[in-house]
Amino acid sequence: MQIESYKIEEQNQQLAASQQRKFDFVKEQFSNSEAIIQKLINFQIAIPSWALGTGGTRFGRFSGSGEPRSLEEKIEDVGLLHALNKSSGAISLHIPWDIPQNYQAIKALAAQHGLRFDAVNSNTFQDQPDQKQSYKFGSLQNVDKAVRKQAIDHNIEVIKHGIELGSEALTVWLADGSNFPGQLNFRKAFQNTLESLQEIYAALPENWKVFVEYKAFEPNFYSTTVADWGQSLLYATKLGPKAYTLVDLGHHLPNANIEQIVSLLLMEGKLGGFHFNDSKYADDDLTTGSIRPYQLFLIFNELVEGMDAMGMDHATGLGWMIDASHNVKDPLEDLLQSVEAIMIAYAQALLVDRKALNEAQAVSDVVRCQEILQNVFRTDVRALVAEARMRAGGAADPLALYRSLKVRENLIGERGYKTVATGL
Ligand SMILES: [Mn+2]
Repeated sequence: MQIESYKIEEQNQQLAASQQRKFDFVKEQFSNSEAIIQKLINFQIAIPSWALGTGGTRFGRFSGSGEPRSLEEKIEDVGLLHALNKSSGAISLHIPWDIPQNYQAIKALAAQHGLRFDAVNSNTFQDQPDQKQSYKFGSLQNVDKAVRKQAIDHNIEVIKHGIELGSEALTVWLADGSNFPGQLNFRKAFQNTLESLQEIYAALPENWKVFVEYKAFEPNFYSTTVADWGQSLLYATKLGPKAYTLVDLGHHLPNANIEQIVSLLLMEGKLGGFHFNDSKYADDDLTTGSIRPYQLFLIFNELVEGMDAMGMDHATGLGWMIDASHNVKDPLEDLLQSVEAIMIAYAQALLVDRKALNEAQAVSDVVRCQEILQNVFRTDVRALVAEARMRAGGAADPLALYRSLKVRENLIGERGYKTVATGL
Protein backbone atom coordinates (compact mmCIF):
# COMPACT_ATOMS: atom_id res chain seq x y z
CA MET A 1 0.00 0.00 0.00
CA GLN A 2 1.13 3.54 -0.77
CA ILE A 3 -0.36 6.70 0.71
CA GLU A 4 -1.06 9.17 -2.09
CA SER A 5 0.09 12.68 -1.25
CA TYR A 6 -3.30 14.18 -2.09
CA LYS A 7 -4.79 12.23 0.86
CA ILE A 8 -2.28 13.96 3.12
CA GLU A 9 -3.04 17.35 1.55
CA GLU A 10 -6.77 16.77 2.02
CA GLN A 11 -6.35 16.20 5.75
CA ASN A 12 -3.95 19.13 6.07
CA GLN A 13 -6.50 21.41 4.39
CA GLN A 14 -9.21 20.26 6.79
CA LEU A 15 -7.02 20.89 9.83
CA ALA A 16 -5.27 24.02 8.52
CA ALA A 17 -7.26 26.65 10.43
CA SER A 18 -7.07 24.98 13.84
CA GLN A 19 -3.40 24.08 13.30
CA GLN A 20 -2.59 27.72 12.49
CA ARG A 21 -4.33 28.93 15.65
CA LYS A 22 -2.41 26.50 17.84
CA PHE A 23 0.89 27.21 16.11
CA ASP A 24 0.44 30.98 16.52
CA PHE A 25 -0.12 30.41 20.22
CA VAL A 26 3.25 28.60 20.56
CA LYS A 27 4.99 31.24 18.42
CA GLU A 28 3.73 33.97 20.72
CA GLN A 29 5.41 32.31 23.69
CA PHE A 30 8.74 31.41 22.09
CA SER A 31 10.52 33.80 19.76
CA ASN A 32 12.77 31.08 18.33
CA SER A 33 9.95 28.82 17.08
CA GLU A 34 10.68 29.44 13.40
CA ALA A 35 14.37 28.63 13.82
CA ILE A 36 13.47 25.38 15.52
CA ILE A 37 11.26 24.16 12.69
CA GLN A 38 14.18 23.44 10.35
CA LYS A 39 15.88 21.39 13.08
CA LEU A 40 12.70 19.38 13.54
CA ILE A 41 12.44 18.78 9.80
CA ASN A 42 16.05 17.56 9.66
CA PHE A 43 15.68 15.20 12.62
CA GLN A 44 15.07 11.61 11.50
CA ILE A 45 14.54 8.55 13.65
CA ALA A 46 15.43 5.10 12.38
CA ILE A 47 12.78 2.42 12.63
CA PRO A 48 14.05 -1.04 13.53
CA SER A 49 12.95 -3.81 11.21
CA TRP A 50 11.92 -5.95 14.20
CA ALA A 51 9.39 -3.43 15.48
CA LEU A 52 7.08 -3.83 12.49
CA GLY A 53 5.62 -7.07 13.75
CA THR A 54 3.99 -7.74 17.09
CA GLY A 55 6.53 -8.46 19.78
CA GLY A 56 6.43 -11.49 21.98
CA THR A 57 7.04 -12.12 25.63
CA ARG A 58 8.64 -15.20 27.11
CA PHE A 59 5.12 -16.43 27.79
CA GLY A 60 3.66 -16.08 24.36
CA ARG A 61 3.09 -14.00 21.32
CA PHE A 62 -0.20 -12.76 19.94
CA SER A 63 0.49 -12.08 16.30
CA GLY A 64 -1.10 -9.09 14.68
CA SER A 65 -2.42 -9.17 11.17
CA GLY A 66 -1.06 -7.94 7.88
CA GLU A 67 2.47 -8.02 9.32
CA PRO A 68 5.35 -7.71 6.84
CA ARG A 69 6.45 -11.10 5.52
CA SER A 70 9.72 -10.00 3.94
CA LEU A 71 12.39 -7.33 4.04
CA GLU A 72 10.64 -5.64 1.11
CA GLU A 73 7.40 -5.41 3.07
CA LYS A 74 9.23 -4.09 6.13
CA ILE A 75 10.68 -1.31 3.99
CA GLU A 76 7.20 -0.58 2.65
CA ASP A 77 5.91 -0.31 6.23
CA VAL A 78 8.62 2.18 7.20
CA GLY A 79 7.80 4.01 3.96
CA LEU A 80 4.20 4.35 5.16
CA LEU A 81 5.35 5.80 8.48
CA HIS A 82 7.70 8.22 6.75
CA ALA A 83 5.03 9.35 4.28
CA LEU A 84 2.79 10.22 7.25
CA ASN A 85 5.29 11.85 9.63
CA LYS A 86 8.37 12.69 7.49
CA SER A 87 10.51 11.90 10.55
CA SER A 88 11.09 8.17 10.00
CA GLY A 89 13.49 8.38 7.08
CA ALA A 90 15.71 5.43 8.01
CA ILE A 91 15.53 1.74 8.77
CA SER A 92 17.78 -0.30 11.04
CA LEU A 93 18.22 -3.89 9.89
CA HIS A 94 18.85 -6.99 11.89
CA ILE A 95 20.95 -9.82 10.52
CA PRO A 96 20.11 -12.68 9.98
CA TRP A 97 16.41 -11.77 10.06
CA ASP A 98 16.77 -9.29 7.18
CA ILE A 99 19.46 -10.60 4.85
CA PRO A 100 18.97 -8.86 1.49
CA GLN A 101 18.85 -11.16 -1.53
CA ASN A 102 19.47 -8.36 -4.01
CA TYR A 103 21.23 -5.27 -2.66
CA GLN A 104 20.48 -3.04 -5.64
CA ALA A 105 16.77 -3.84 -5.58
CA ILE A 106 16.55 -3.29 -1.82
CA LYS A 107 18.44 -0.01 -2.06
CA ALA A 108 16.20 1.16 -4.90
CA LEU A 109 13.07 0.26 -2.94
CA ALA A 110 14.31 2.15 0.13
CA ALA A 111 15.24 5.17 -1.99
CA GLN A 112 11.77 5.14 -3.53
CA HIS A 113 10.36 5.61 0.00
CA GLY A 114 12.96 8.24 0.91
CA LEU A 115 14.71 5.90 3.37
CA ARG A 116 18.35 5.30 4.17
CA PHE A 117 19.91 2.44 6.10
CA ASP A 118 20.94 3.23 9.64
CA ALA A 119 23.07 0.98 11.87
CA VAL A 120 23.00 -2.75 11.16
CA ASN A 121 22.51 -5.09 14.10
CA SER A 122 24.19 -8.43 14.67
CA ASN A 123 22.60 -11.32 16.50
CA THR A 124 24.58 -13.67 18.71
CA PHE A 125 21.86 -13.97 21.33
CA GLN A 126 20.17 -16.95 19.71
CA ASP A 127 21.27 -19.95 17.68
CA GLN A 128 20.39 -20.11 14.00
CA PRO A 129 19.33 -23.47 12.54
CA ASP A 130 22.44 -23.86 10.35
CA GLN A 131 25.16 -22.76 12.77
CA LYS A 132 27.82 -25.14 14.12
CA GLN A 133 28.51 -23.66 17.56
CA SER A 134 25.97 -22.69 20.22
CA TYR A 135 25.72 -19.35 22.03
CA LYS A 136 24.17 -21.00 25.07
CA PHE A 137 27.12 -19.87 27.21
CA GLY A 138 27.78 -16.62 25.44
CA SER A 139 29.25 -15.50 22.14
CA LEU A 140 32.13 -13.01 22.14
CA GLN A 141 32.91 -13.90 25.77
CA ASN A 142 32.71 -17.67 25.30
CA VAL A 143 35.39 -19.85 26.89
CA ASP A 144 35.56 -21.80 23.60
CA LYS A 145 37.60 -20.08 20.90
CA ALA A 146 35.57 -21.74 18.13
CA VAL A 147 32.37 -20.13 19.44
CA ARG A 148 34.04 -16.74 19.65
CA LYS A 149 35.34 -17.13 16.11
CA GLN A 150 31.86 -17.92 14.81
CA ALA A 151 30.43 -14.84 16.55
CA ILE A 152 33.24 -12.63 15.22
CA ASP A 153 32.71 -13.92 11.67
CA HIS A 154 28.99 -13.25 11.97
CA ASN A 155 29.61 -9.62 12.98
CA ILE A 156 32.01 -9.16 10.07
CA GLU A 157 29.40 -10.60 7.72
CA VAL A 158 26.88 -8.08 9.11
CA ILE A 159 29.32 -5.26 8.34
CA LYS A 160 29.59 -6.55 4.75
CA HIS A 161 25.81 -6.49 4.30
CA GLY A 162 25.77 -2.98 5.77
CA ILE A 163 28.46 -1.75 3.37
CA GLU A 164 26.39 -2.92 0.40
CA LEU A 165 23.35 -1.01 1.67
CA GLY A 166 25.17 2.21 2.54
CA SER A 167 24.94 1.73 6.29
CA GLU A 168 27.71 3.30 8.35
CA ALA A 169 27.47 1.69 11.77
CA LEU A 170 27.31 -1.67 13.48
CA THR A 171 25.41 -2.09 16.74
CA VAL A 172 26.60 -4.92 18.94
CA TRP A 173 24.33 -5.96 21.76
CA LEU A 174 25.49 -9.04 23.62
CA ALA A 175 23.35 -11.32 25.72
CA ASP A 176 26.63 -12.63 27.17
CA GLY A 177 26.90 -13.03 30.91
CA SER A 178 26.20 -15.62 33.56
CA ASN A 179 23.27 -16.91 35.53
CA PHE A 180 25.06 -18.19 38.63
CA PRO A 181 27.91 -17.06 40.86
CA GLY A 182 31.11 -18.83 39.95
CA GLN A 183 29.98 -19.61 36.41
CA LEU A 184 32.31 -17.03 34.88
CA ASN A 185 35.67 -15.52 35.55
CA PHE A 186 34.71 -11.85 35.08
CA ARG A 187 38.15 -10.72 33.93
CA LYS A 188 38.51 -13.55 31.43
CA ALA A 189 35.01 -12.88 30.10
CA PHE A 190 35.90 -9.21 29.69
CA GLN A 191 39.22 -10.00 27.98
CA ASN A 192 37.65 -12.51 25.59
CA THR A 193 34.92 -10.01 24.72
CA LEU A 194 37.44 -7.23 24.20
CA GLU A 195 39.66 -9.35 21.95
CA SER A 196 36.63 -10.44 19.92
CA LEU A 197 35.45 -6.85 19.57
CA GLN A 198 38.96 -5.84 18.48
CA GLU A 199 38.76 -8.29 15.57
CA ILE A 200 35.36 -6.90 14.60
CA TYR A 201 36.67 -3.35 14.97
CA ALA A 202 39.51 -4.15 12.58
CA ALA A 203 36.95 -5.04 9.90
CA LEU A 204 35.19 -1.66 10.08
CA PRO A 205 35.52 0.58 7.03
CA GLU A 206 37.15 3.96 7.58
CA ASN A 207 33.90 5.93 7.86
CA TRP A 208 32.12 3.41 10.10
CA LYS A 209 31.32 3.38 13.80
CA VAL A 210 30.66 0.48 16.13
CA PHE A 211 28.13 0.98 18.92
CA VAL A 212 28.64 -1.11 22.05
CA GLU A 213 25.22 -1.43 23.66
CA TYR A 214 24.94 -2.24 27.35
CA LYS A 215 22.16 -3.83 29.36
CA ALA A 216 21.93 -4.44 33.09
CA PHE A 217 20.35 -7.88 33.05
CA GLU A 218 18.31 -10.32 30.98
CA PRO A 219 18.63 -12.88 29.53
CA ASN A 220 21.38 -13.47 32.08
CA PHE A 221 20.40 -12.74 35.66
CA TYR A 222 23.61 -12.85 37.68
CA SER A 223 26.11 -10.96 35.53
CA THR A 224 26.15 -9.34 32.13
CA THR A 225 29.42 -8.85 30.31
CA VAL A 226 28.49 -5.37 29.02
CA ALA A 227 26.19 -4.44 31.88
CA ASP A 228 26.33 -0.67 32.17
CA TRP A 229 27.65 2.51 30.62
CA GLY A 230 30.93 2.28 32.50
CA GLN A 231 31.68 -1.15 31.08
CA SER A 232 30.59 -0.09 27.59
CA LEU A 233 32.80 2.99 27.85
CA LEU A 234 35.73 0.78 28.91
CA TYR A 235 35.33 -1.33 25.77
CA ALA A 236 34.77 1.68 23.53
CA THR A 237 37.82 3.47 24.92
CA LYS A 238 40.06 0.42 24.56
CA LEU A 239 38.79 -0.25 21.03
CA GLY A 240 39.52 3.20 19.62
CA PRO A 241 38.02 6.28 17.98
CA LYS A 242 35.43 4.42 15.88
CA ALA A 243 33.87 2.77 18.95
CA TYR A 244 31.08 4.40 20.95
CA THR A 245 28.62 3.63 23.69
CA LEU A 246 24.98 3.13 22.77
CA VAL A 247 22.31 4.03 25.31
CA ASP A 248 19.09 2.03 25.24
CA LEU A 249 16.55 3.66 27.55
CA GLY A 250 15.29 0.29 28.81
CA HIS A 251 18.67 -1.17 29.69
CA HIS A 252 19.25 0.36 33.11
CA LEU A 253 18.50 -0.66 36.65
CA PRO A 254 15.39 1.07 38.03
CA ASN A 255 15.62 4.84 38.57
CA ALA A 256 19.01 5.22 36.91
CA ASN A 257 19.71 8.85 36.02
CA ILE A 258 19.95 8.35 32.26
CA GLU A 259 20.18 12.08 31.53
CA GLN A 260 23.35 12.31 33.59
CA ILE A 261 24.83 9.28 31.80
CA VAL A 262 24.07 10.90 28.45
CA SER A 263 25.63 14.17 29.51
CA LEU A 264 28.92 12.59 30.61
CA LEU A 265 29.20 10.30 27.59
CA LEU A 266 28.74 13.32 25.32
CA MET A 267 31.41 15.19 27.26
CA GLU A 268 33.82 12.31 26.64
CA GLY A 269 32.91 12.21 22.92
CA LYS A 270 31.83 8.61 23.37
CA LEU A 271 28.07 8.69 22.98
CA GLY A 272 27.34 7.14 19.62
CA GLY A 273 23.75 6.10 19.42
CA PHE A 274 20.43 5.92 21.08
CA HIS A 275 17.65 3.33 21.37
CA PHE A 276 14.30 4.81 22.34
CA ASN A 277 11.56 2.97 24.20
CA ASP A 278 9.87 3.30 27.57
CA SER A 279 9.49 1.10 30.58
CA LYS A 280 7.97 0.79 34.01
CA TYR A 281 10.41 -1.79 35.36
CA ALA A 282 13.22 -2.89 33.04
CA ASP A 283 13.50 -3.66 29.33
CA ASP A 284 9.75 -3.45 28.86
CA ASP A 285 10.03 -2.14 25.27
CA LEU A 286 6.93 0.03 25.60
CA THR A 287 6.03 2.97 23.38
CA THR A 288 8.50 5.84 23.81
CA GLY A 289 7.04 8.53 26.06
CA SER A 290 4.15 6.36 27.24
CA ILE A 291 5.29 5.98 30.85
CA ARG A 292 7.88 8.67 31.64
CA PRO A 293 7.60 11.58 29.23
CA TYR A 294 9.33 13.95 31.67
CA GLN A 295 12.39 11.71 31.76
CA LEU A 296 12.43 11.67 27.96
CA PHE A 297 12.37 15.46 27.96
CA LEU A 298 15.17 15.66 30.54
CA ILE A 299 17.29 13.31 28.43
CA PHE A 300 16.71 15.44 25.34
CA ASN A 301 17.51 18.51 27.36
CA GLU A 302 20.98 17.04 28.09
CA LEU A 303 21.36 15.79 24.53
CA VAL A 304 20.71 19.22 23.04
CA GLU A 305 22.83 21.02 25.60
CA GLY A 306 25.69 18.51 25.30
CA MET A 307 25.64 18.27 21.51
CA ASP A 308 25.63 22.05 21.19
CA ALA A 309 28.56 22.26 23.59
CA MET A 310 30.46 19.75 21.42
CA GLY A 311 29.46 21.48 18.18
CA MET A 312 27.61 18.39 16.97
CA ASP A 313 24.87 18.36 14.36
CA HIS A 314 21.70 17.14 16.09
CA ALA A 315 20.47 15.20 13.08
CA THR A 316 23.68 13.41 12.14
CA GLY A 317 25.86 13.52 15.25
CA LEU A 318 24.32 10.46 16.85
CA GLY A 319 22.47 7.38 15.63
CA TRP A 320 18.80 7.85 16.58
CA MET A 321 16.84 4.62 16.65
CA ILE A 322 13.72 3.22 18.20
CA ASP A 323 14.12 -0.18 19.85
CA ALA A 324 10.74 -1.37 21.03
CA SER A 325 8.41 -4.17 20.26
CA HIS A 326 5.46 -5.29 22.28
CA ASN A 327 2.36 -7.27 22.43
CA VAL A 328 -0.87 -5.32 22.27
CA LYS A 329 -0.79 -2.41 19.80
CA ASP A 330 -0.77 -2.21 16.03
CA PRO A 331 3.02 -1.88 15.52
CA LEU A 332 2.67 0.98 13.02
CA GLU A 333 0.39 2.97 15.32
CA ASP A 334 2.82 2.31 18.16
CA LEU A 335 5.72 3.64 16.05
CA LEU A 336 3.77 6.75 15.04
CA GLN A 337 3.21 7.42 18.73
CA SER A 338 6.88 6.81 19.58
CA VAL A 339 8.18 9.13 16.87
CA GLU A 340 5.70 11.81 17.92
CA ALA A 341 6.84 11.55 21.55
CA ILE A 342 10.49 11.84 20.50
CA MET A 343 9.79 14.89 18.34
CA ILE A 344 7.85 16.56 21.16
CA ALA A 345 10.68 15.97 23.65
CA TYR A 346 13.25 17.22 21.14
CA ALA A 347 11.19 20.34 20.35
CA GLN A 348 10.78 21.09 24.06
CA ALA A 349 14.52 20.67 24.64
CA LEU A 350 15.20 23.13 21.82
CA LEU A 351 12.89 25.66 23.49
CA VAL A 352 14.69 25.63 26.84
CA ASP A 353 16.04 29.09 27.62
CA ARG A 354 19.72 28.09 27.95
CA LYS A 355 20.93 31.53 28.88
CA ALA A 356 18.40 31.87 31.69
CA LEU A 357 19.15 28.34 32.89
CA ASN A 358 22.90 28.99 32.93
CA GLU A 359 22.34 32.19 34.90
CA ALA A 360 20.06 30.47 37.39
CA GLN A 361 22.55 27.61 37.79
CA ALA A 362 25.41 30.08 38.33
CA VAL A 363 23.69 31.54 41.39
CA SER A 364 22.25 28.22 42.59
CA ASP A 365 18.70 29.48 42.12
CA VAL A 366 17.27 25.99 42.34
CA VAL A 367 13.65 27.09 42.14
CA ARG A 368 14.26 29.12 39.00
CA CYS A 369 16.11 26.18 37.37
CA GLN A 370 13.12 23.93 37.91
CA GLU A 371 10.72 26.60 36.65
CA ILE A 372 12.70 27.06 33.43
CA LEU A 373 12.64 23.36 32.60
CA GLN A 374 9.08 22.73 33.64
CA ASN A 375 7.78 25.79 31.86
CA VAL A 376 8.86 24.20 28.60
CA PHE A 377 7.80 20.69 29.54
CA ARG A 378 4.30 21.90 30.35
CA THR A 379 3.96 23.78 27.07
CA ASP A 380 1.94 21.99 24.43
CA VAL A 381 4.35 21.96 21.47
CA ARG A 382 2.38 19.53 19.35
CA ALA A 383 1.41 22.29 16.91
CA LEU A 384 5.08 23.19 16.47
CA VAL A 385 5.94 19.58 15.66
CA ALA A 386 2.92 19.37 13.34
CA GLU A 387 3.99 22.56 11.58
CA ALA A 388 7.43 21.10 10.84
CA ARG A 389 5.87 17.85 9.67
CA MET A 390 3.40 19.61 7.35
CA ARG A 391 6.09 21.83 5.83
CA ALA A 392 8.06 18.65 5.09
CA GLY A 393 5.04 17.15 3.32
CA GLY A 394 3.72 15.01 6.17
CA ALA A 395 0.28 14.83 7.71
CA ALA A 396 -1.12 17.23 10.31
CA ASP A 397 -2.35 14.23 12.31
CA PRO A 398 -0.55 11.05 11.16
CA LEU A 399 -2.37 8.67 13.50
CA ALA A 400 -5.83 9.94 12.57
CA LEU A 401 -4.98 9.69 8.88
CA TYR A 402 -3.57 6.18 9.35
CA ARG A 403 -6.90 5.15 10.82
CA SER A 404 -9.16 6.98 8.38
CA LEU A 405 -7.25 5.53 5.41
CA LYS A 406 -7.65 2.08 7.00
CA VAL A 407 -3.99 1.30 6.45
CA ARG A 408 -3.97 -1.86 8.55
CA GLU A 409 -7.10 -3.20 6.85
CA ASN A 410 -5.42 -2.59 3.50
CA LEU A 411 -2.28 -4.41 4.62
CA ILE A 412 -4.35 -7.36 5.81
CA GLY A 413 -6.02 -7.39 2.39
CA GLU A 414 -2.62 -7.49 0.68
CA ARG A 415 -0.74 -9.80 3.03
CA GLY A 416 -3.36 -11.88 4.73
CA TYR A 417 -4.74 -12.15 8.21
CA LYS A 418 -2.34 -14.68 9.67
CA THR A 419 1.09 -13.31 8.95
CA VAL A 420 4.07 -13.34 11.26
CA ALA A 421 6.96 -10.96 10.80
CA THR A 422 10.43 -12.32 11.42
CA GLY A 423 11.90 -11.07 14.65
CA LEU A 424 11.41 -11.33 18.36
MN1 LIG B 1 18.51 -1.78 22.14
